[in-house]
Amino acid sequence: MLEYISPYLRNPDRITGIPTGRKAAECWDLKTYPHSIKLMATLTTNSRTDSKLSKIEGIKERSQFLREPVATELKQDTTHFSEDGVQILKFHGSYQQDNRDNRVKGQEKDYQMMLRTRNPGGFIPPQLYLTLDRLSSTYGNQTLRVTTRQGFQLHGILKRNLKAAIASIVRSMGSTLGACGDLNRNVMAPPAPFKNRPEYDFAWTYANNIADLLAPQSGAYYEIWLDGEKIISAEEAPEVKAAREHNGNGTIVHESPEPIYGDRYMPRKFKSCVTVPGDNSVDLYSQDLALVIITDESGELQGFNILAGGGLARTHNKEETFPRLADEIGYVAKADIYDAVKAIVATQRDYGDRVNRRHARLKYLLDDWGVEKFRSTVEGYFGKSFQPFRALPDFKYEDFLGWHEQGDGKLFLGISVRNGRVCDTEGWKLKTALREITEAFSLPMRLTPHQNILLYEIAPDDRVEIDRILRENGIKLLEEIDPLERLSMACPALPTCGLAITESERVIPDILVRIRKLLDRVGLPKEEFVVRMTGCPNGCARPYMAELGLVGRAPNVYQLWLGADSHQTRLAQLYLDRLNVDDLEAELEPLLVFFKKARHEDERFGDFCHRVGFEALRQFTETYDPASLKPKRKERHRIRIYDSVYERLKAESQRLGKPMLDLASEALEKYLNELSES
Ligand code: SRM
Ligand code: SF4
Repeated sequence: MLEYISPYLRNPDRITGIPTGRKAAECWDLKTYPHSIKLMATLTTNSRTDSKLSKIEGIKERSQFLREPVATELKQDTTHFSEDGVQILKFHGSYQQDNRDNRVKGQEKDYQMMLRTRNPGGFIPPQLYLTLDRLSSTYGNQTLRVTTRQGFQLHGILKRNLKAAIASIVRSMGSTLGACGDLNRNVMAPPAPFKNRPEYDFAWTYANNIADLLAPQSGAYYEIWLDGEKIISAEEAPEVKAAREHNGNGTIVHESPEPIYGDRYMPRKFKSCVTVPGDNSVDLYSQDLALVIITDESGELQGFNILAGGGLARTHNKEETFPRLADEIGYVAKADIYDAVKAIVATQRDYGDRVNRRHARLKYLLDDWGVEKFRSTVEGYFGKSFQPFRALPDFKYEDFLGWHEQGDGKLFLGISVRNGRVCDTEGWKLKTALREITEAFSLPMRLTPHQNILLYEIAPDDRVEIDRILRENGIKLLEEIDPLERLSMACPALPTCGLAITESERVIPDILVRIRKLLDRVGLPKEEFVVRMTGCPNGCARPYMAELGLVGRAPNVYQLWLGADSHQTRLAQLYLDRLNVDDLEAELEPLLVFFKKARHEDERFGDFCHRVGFEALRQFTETYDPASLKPKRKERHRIRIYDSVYERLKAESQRLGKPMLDLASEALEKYLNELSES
């Protein structure tokens, strides 16, 4: 019996390529539609009933393509949205949250909305930045936060101000559409604005185009937030429009307002990036879909290497959930890239688990099927075979902070933002500084995937004044920032994140200071490594790709993950399940002492842990004597003297300000010398 089939297969005439009006039975003609038959067979064996679909599938399906109940509830004079409203609101780029510091038993929660921007490649034009800065002051909690996927978040917006805030963002060439929800999220790309390296420009272009290709099409966004006024920040490329409409082999949902997604959108969030060979500023192995630009010797775009199936989130005590690195799928020529992307999206759309949301990400499809089956299923939708993956240089992580030439005579400046939080605090007024710089020089910015900001298109003559503004507002020069801080990331966690088990952003500054002191104590004062921290196992600050990852386990208790590399090409492993934050030094000290003793020249902490293995780390820790680090006390000799002599010695020591040890030694030496001379 056919128990569960994807919504697209239940109505086969909705699959493009099968002419409407034909009966389903005819449509399953093997010769004409072999791919559909293959899909049908696989899904039949999956045997899932509609009634088992996750609740959110129904909410999406009933939403009239992202309209309800948000449109109705927005007009109501309430402080918050219903449960269904909250789910659909996400697709519009907003999460309903409450300030968890203000929870009082028996009282209504302190509801507030978080807004997230969708800006491929982290691009923020100056007018949008100034709008976000203003909105965070008028409606938000006075801060802006650069996210780990190159977006900005505003926290603390009341429901009644949400419409005005979103409308302002859209009118300033920004968008929040699709920043959250079960669809393609903000597309990442390397933030470095190199003008003399064409591959970087291609990465930006294709990040934009993939974002446009996979953007929701229903029109609900403009109806709800702009009363139907359609403001388009930039015309989408004609080839993107054509590609969206192009039939493919089942990639399109026929006659749907959402030709790529259909009415249930994706089974889960879908994350993608476009990067250039060697540049891993985007953490490419952690993405559902990663495209790597391939150019020829003259810098002409030839095609793309494609990786798929990365993802990090886990759930504690559920071994079936795990972080996973993306696999190499193959290479496609540039003319085929949109069809290839659509084919991967369609595969996840139709085969992704819509019953168990914990198993719904693309990484589980790859893990369950293996690369071969995944590739051949995608090829069915693609209508072509992938070419072999092209050889690539090693991927490296670079943060691009500090001053650089951008390759056309102008400069760019990378500013380190502590946990991405743009705010004004005592002695550190980054929010003021960025506003002053943007107002004075109208500079575009690129947000980095590591919660930092690059300002670019800077005329060399403006450098002195920009430095002055930063200095005046207490922003440290790059060399003054501890590399531990520069490389670290923490997610927001408490008080805004509803899923946080424990603190992250608010405690990481102290944690880093403690690690630095420990490094000094064990004799590694110059050492640096990548520390990432999250308040729960969802992994928003990608702790499973860090040399030292701290993952919220219980209040004040973290898992310790070790062994990833500094370029984020290898996963960390769980070393310790419960580390009480008070025991941080006690747990890390033996590891760092072992590292100091047994490292290879220039070996990094992450590589060391990986090379020696956790068994060796544990063995060393078990036999480690913390006293070995304490300075050895000098040997002391004891002699007994008469009480009367002791009292005189003590009095003389005090009078002369000389230690008794010195005085007694000098006196005895003199006496003994006289004896030996006599
Ligand atoms: Fe995340 C949910 C913050 C990047 C995995 N994430 C959340 C929510 C919205 C909590 C919620 O659902 O109620 C957090 C809002 C906190 C707050 O107060 O603002 C939140 N995630 C963030 C950000 C802001 C962290 C940051 O420090 O910047 C990042 C926003 C990126 C963006 O602009 O889109 C952010 N989240 C990530 C990443 C990293 C990445 O994408 O590179 C991951 C791990 C990678 C991955 O997806 O596998 C991540 N966030 C999650 C998950 C687990 C997803 C899963 O597959 O199970 C959740 C929970 C969920 O979706 O159910 C989540
Ligand atoms: Fe919240 Fe967990 Fe993400 Fe941190 S990792 S922001 S605690 S969901």
